[in-house]
Amino acid sequence: MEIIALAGGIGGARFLRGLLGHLGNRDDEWSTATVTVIGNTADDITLFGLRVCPDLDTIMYTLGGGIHEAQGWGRDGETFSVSTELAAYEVPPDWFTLGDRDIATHIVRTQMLRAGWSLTDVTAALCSRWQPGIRLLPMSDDPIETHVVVLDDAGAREALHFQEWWVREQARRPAQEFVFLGAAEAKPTPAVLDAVREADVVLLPPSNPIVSIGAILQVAGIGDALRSASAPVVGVSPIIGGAPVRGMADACLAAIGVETSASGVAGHYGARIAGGLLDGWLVAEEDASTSAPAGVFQRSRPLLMTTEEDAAAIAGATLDLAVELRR
Ligand code: FO1
Repeated sequence: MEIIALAGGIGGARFLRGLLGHLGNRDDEWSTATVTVIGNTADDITLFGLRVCPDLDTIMYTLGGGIHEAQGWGRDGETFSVSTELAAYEVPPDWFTLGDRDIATHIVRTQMLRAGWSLTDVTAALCSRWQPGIRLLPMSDDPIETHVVVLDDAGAREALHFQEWWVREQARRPAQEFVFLGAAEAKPTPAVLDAVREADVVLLPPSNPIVSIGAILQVAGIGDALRSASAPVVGVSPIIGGAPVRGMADACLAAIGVETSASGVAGHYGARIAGGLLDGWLVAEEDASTSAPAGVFQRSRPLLMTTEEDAAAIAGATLDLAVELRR
């Protein structure tokens, strides 16, 4: 059986780790399912001449056992000698910290890209070391960058790279709009379109619906492929009781006028029967009384992924709902 998931960074990676744990404990045909992840590349940034792919690396490190667990990004056991030396040379930026081990990943990726490898092939090569237990596919091999429009002191619009907004400014200035530079020209890779077509179920983990899953859906053709897929699409609400579990989903949803609630996000994704994405929607018990759009089958359960067992139970419930909707 083929499971595919669209995933962003930390929340998506933890859900996927839970999914793999859950599959290992199943005793039906899904226990041998393959998992293909379509990863967001719109957070990517070039620093010191190196191409950094935060969401791909968070998934690769988390599932490969190399993640800095408390942070959810970057490597475990890091040292920062290179970063310290760069600061001594007063070479910017100093607001995005790259550890020595992490830099090795970016050196390998950058030199392979320069040699003409596609990001898809580079990612497969990096994953051959980490053995994440999933196939990690960048959403596109073409450049796409999320930029965030904020207002400067004079009230004029100013665009920041997503990482500048999120890391350098800690989202201090509210996002007025998100612009996905290059998305209209970018093409989904053939591997992504094949994976969607061959999927038996499609899962939308509790990643940020705007800048993570939303960015993937901005790539022309991916949304259409999902809407016409024969597989059921089941999402997990990233909002519990009106607040995001972590990250900046609320700041992002407000910017595009979507209510920060489980039903607001479900409405944003839309029901498949109404031209949207969702066949099923998993919400927290606090939101059991809220309603998903007509045609979306909603179920509720605890959604806090505090432990890996929690994540496995949530991923298992998501898969169970998708399996039910296949019939
Ligand atoms: N997030 C931070 O808040 N501060 C950092 O210095 C930082 C460095 C960093 C380096 C590599 C990497 O893969 C991720 C990093 N992140 C950092 C997290 C990153 O901004 C987010 O993981 C994603 O972009 C959001 O999904």
